[in-house]
Order: sequence, then C-alpha cells, then structure tokens
Amino acid sequence: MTRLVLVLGDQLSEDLSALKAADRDGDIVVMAEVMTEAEYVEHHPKKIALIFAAMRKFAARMRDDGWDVRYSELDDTENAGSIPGELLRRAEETGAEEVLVTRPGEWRLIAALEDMPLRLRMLGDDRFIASLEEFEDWAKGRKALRMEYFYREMRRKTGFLMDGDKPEGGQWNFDHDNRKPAPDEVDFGGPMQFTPDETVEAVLDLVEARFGDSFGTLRPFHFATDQGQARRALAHFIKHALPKFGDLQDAMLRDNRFLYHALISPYLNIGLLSPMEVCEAAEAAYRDGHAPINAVEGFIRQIIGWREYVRGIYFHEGPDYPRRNGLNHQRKLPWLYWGGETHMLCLSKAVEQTRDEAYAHHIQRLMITGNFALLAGVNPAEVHDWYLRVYVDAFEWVEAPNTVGMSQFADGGVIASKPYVSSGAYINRMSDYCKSCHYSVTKKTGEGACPFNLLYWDFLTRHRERFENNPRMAQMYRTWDRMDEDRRKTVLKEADAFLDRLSAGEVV
Ligand code: FAD
Ligand code: DLZ
Ligand code: SF4
Repeated sequence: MTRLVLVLGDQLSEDLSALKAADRDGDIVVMAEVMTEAEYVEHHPKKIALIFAAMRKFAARMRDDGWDVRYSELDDTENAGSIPGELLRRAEETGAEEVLVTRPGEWRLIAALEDMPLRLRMLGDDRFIASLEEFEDWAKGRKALRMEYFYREMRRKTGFLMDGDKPEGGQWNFDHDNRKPAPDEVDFGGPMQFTPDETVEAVLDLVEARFGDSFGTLRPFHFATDQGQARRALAHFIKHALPKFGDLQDAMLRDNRFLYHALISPYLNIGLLSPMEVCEAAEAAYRDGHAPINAVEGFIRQIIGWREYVRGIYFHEGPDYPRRNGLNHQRKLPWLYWGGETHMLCLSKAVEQTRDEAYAHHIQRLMITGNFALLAGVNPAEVHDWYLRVYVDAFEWVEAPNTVGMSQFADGGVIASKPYVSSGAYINRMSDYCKSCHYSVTKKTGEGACPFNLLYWDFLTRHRERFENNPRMAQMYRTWDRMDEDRRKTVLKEADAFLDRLSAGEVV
C-alpha cells in the first residue's frame, strides 16, 4: 500500500520521524508551498523566503537520495492552497490511503490534519530532546513548572556539561557571570552570510511579487537555506562569538544588531540544525579550552533548557494558551510596532532592525518591545500576533510561550514567577540607546521624562492586588510607597496622559 509522507516547511530534517518510518521504495513524500501557511499570519517576507527556499533545496536533496517527492510550488496551477488540500490531491493522484506525518508545531495545523478524510498516522517529533510524554511526566504533580529544574533533568539526560552526576564547574547555572553591560566595541563581525544562489533568487522574486507589501524588508537576504550552510554558520559562531556569548548575552547596542548572538534559531526551528549537534559543538569548544564555562553553559541552557521547556509548556497547556489574557490588557498594539514614528530610541531601533532583519535578540524582544507592550497594557493576543509575524524563527510552539507567557505574563504565571518589567534604568545599564534618545532616562517626571519610568510605576499600581504579595516584587512596592505622595500622583497623571496620546496615535 502506497502512503504519503508529509514534510512541512519546518520539518526539513533527514531524520524526521515520518521519514524514518517510511519506505523509500514505495511511499511518496509530499511537500507544498501553500497560501494557508503563508497567510495564517502576514509573515515577514524574509521568513517566507527562508522557508520556501529551504523547502525547495530539501526536496531536491531527497530526490537525489532516491525518494519520490511530489513538490508543489506556490504558483503551480494545480496547487490546492492548503496542506490538507494538497494531501487529498496527491492521494487521488497516487491512490494512497494513509498519511504519515511528524506532529506539527501548531495546534491549528494538527486539528486541520485530523479533520482530513484520510487515514492519518501522527508520529512524535523526536528532533527534540524531551518527548512530550517525558515533559508530562516531569510536570505531573508539580505546583510550579520552573525552567531551571526541567533544565537540570535535560543536563542529566544528555550528559552535557556533566562531571559524573554533578554539574561541570560545580554549578548548574553561571548566569551571575553573564549580564554584563554593553561594551564599547564588538570584535565579532556578525553571523555568517550567504549569497543567494539560483534557487534562492527564484524564491526571492516569487516572495517579492506575492508578499512584497507585508511588513519587512526582503532584500538583502543572507540566511543559510540548506543544512551545509547552516552548519557553516554554526561553526562560524562557535569559533568567533561563543567565547563572549555569555558575558554579553543581555547587552544591546544601537549600531550593532547581533553582538555575540548565534542567529541559529531559524535553522534549528526549521530542521536544518539539530539541538544535539549544536550543543555538542558548544561543549567541544569548552572541553578544548576555546570558550569559558559561563558562555557554554549559558548557551546550552538556552537550547536544552528554554527551547525544550517552552515546547513542553505549549503542548501541556493546550490550544487556548496563545489567547490567554491573565492581566486583562485591552489596548491596541501601537502603530510604532509597524515602523510608525516614535521618539523612544530603544523602540525605534528594535523595530527598525526587526523590519530589516526579521531578527532581534532575546533581550530586545523581552525588555524593549515586550516590556513596553506589557507596561502599556497592550492586548497580549495582538502582541502574540506581532511576534509570530515579524520574526524569522517564529513558530507558535516557541513564540507563544515566550510572548504570552514569559513576556506578557498573560498565562497567569505558568512560565514566569514575576512579570519582566523594568524602568528606563535597566535599558540604560544594558545598552547605549539612552545616550542618543530624545527622552532623558534619568528624568522620572516632567517634560522629556523617559516613558518607561512613568509606565513602570503605573503598571505596578494598576496590578497592585495581583503582585504586591509576590516576594520577588515586594521591594518595588516598598520603593513606590516610600515616594512622596505628590510625586506619586504626578507619575500616575503623566503616565495616563502618555497612554492617552499613545492610543490616540500621536507620535510619542
Ligand atoms: P542566541 O541568543 O544565540 O541563543 C541560542 C539559541 O538558544 C537560539 O538560537 C534558540 O534556539 C535558543 N533560545 C534562546 N532563548 C530561547 C527561548 N527563550 N526560547 C526558545 N529558544 C531559545 N525564539 C524562537 O526561536 N522563536 C520565536 O518565535 C521566539 N519568540 C520570542 C518572543 C519573545 C517575546 C521573547 C522574549 C523571546 C522569543 N524567542 C523566540 C527566544 C529568543 O529570543 C530567540 O530564540 C533568540 O533571540 C534567537 O536568536 P539567536 O539564535 O541569535 O539566539
Ligand atoms: C511558516 C510556513 C510558511 C510560511 N509556509 C509553509 C508552506 O508553504 N508549506 C509548509 O509546509 N509549511 C509552511 N510553513 C511552516 C508551517 O506553517 C508550520 O509547519 C506550522 O506552523 C507548524 O509549526
Ligand atoms: Fe528608551 Fe527611555 Fe532610554 Fe529613550 S531614554 S532609549 S525611551 S529607555
């Protein structure tokens, strides 16, 4: 019996469970560029280009390896326009009755496949280190699902940075050595860039014609689009940037978009790199004396800790997770997130780089765009939609827990034990943005006061009932309570006026 083997645009790995379970001689691989996937949110054009180009190259490689691949390009006249539609069309064409698929990374697509009138065999995605069953076992009976404890399990499971049953260097986490402020100079020239080949150019033309009006700059396009290139990008990062990754992980510079970050998340998320190979390379750099423990532990924690943990949370919490609104925030996403003018330099720089690169690093996402949306009380569904659209690495299983949970505290504290909010002081410490901003970061009220300073106290006051008994926030409330009453009134009045101007669409 012939079966169809579905390979989605973020499943471009030779060792995908559906391919491992398939028969190269009898089964047929189905890959399709479809409008439903390209349109379910209005993705950044670079993201669509990366996925289509990588899909085309992967299909070519599979054919070279002897697979019968039925590939549909977006403009093919027969293209049914959706993944289930394409599977049904191929089933009719080939007489296949069963579809093998590796579990997709989004509830929406899982439901669409399950609704199809074809027999479906859905296999676990074993490209992750923890299976969903293992995550459930870990979560069972715990009051709080904290990443740090899950991470230790993953260290034990993989053996990364272990010295017998103890953590290498005597500690599980070296973060107190990280978090250094922005440096004056960066001696890493940025992630490896690739000149588009013929396949990539054809995709860029297609994306320009069909999605050129969406938010985001398509060209220049330098992402890796196959496994070989992605591996070179990884090796480049390990050699030139990993040693300083830890120290400067949280720093931000107005004229340097990448600092010592890897920019490998898109490659990991679409399957061009595996988490194991990435961590093996990082650990080898530590064992060879090339990179220090704080850098390597910090990096490995992001991958076997955070990345695995957020996926576990997404599937553990269920399909309603992305729509949660635990703080009942209702403001519309301000226009400045789409490139509208703003005098806040940190925000304008983060948005500008997002538009150009489809990339911003973690602290820009969390403490600039995320922090501002949370302080301003923006509806988390709109924030979620924005992050899913604009970043090249955004797939719901990883984006939603980071945005809705970690950044917007809209899941009521499943992921974060307190909201990630800060005044301008944090941004000033970690970046050089404030030096050239229209606002003064040291000014707390009055003309030219940094909006983060006003909104920070306004947020804490609005949500006092929810947070004042949180031991990690008690100090903040004590500081607020010690302030002179007139001053507190001025802060709240100015915050209100600022939010009114923001909602009215004025340039703030
Ligand atoms: P590096 O800083 O070099 O880190 C190395 C790797 O660790 C990354 O490639 C990534 O695979 C992994 N990693 C690091 N932090 C996380 C994390 N919190 N969750 C999952 N993996 C992590 N990451 C995504 O892959 N897709 C998203 O859609 C996404 N949305 C985010 C939204 C918000 C609001 C926030 C705060 C974070 C989000 N992240 C997301 C996590 C993180 O910002 C990116 O993984 C990281 O910026 C990718 O860049 P990099 O490869 O240079 O990472
Ligand atoms: C993101 C994306 C896009 C833009 N286009 C396609 C596509 O045309 N065909 C495809 O198979 N996959 C695409 N993807 C990735 C899917 O949206 C992704 O598999 C789901 O969101 C689950 O993570
Ligand atoms: Fe951002 Fe405030 Fe600094 Fe301006 S002063 S860059 S608004 S934190």
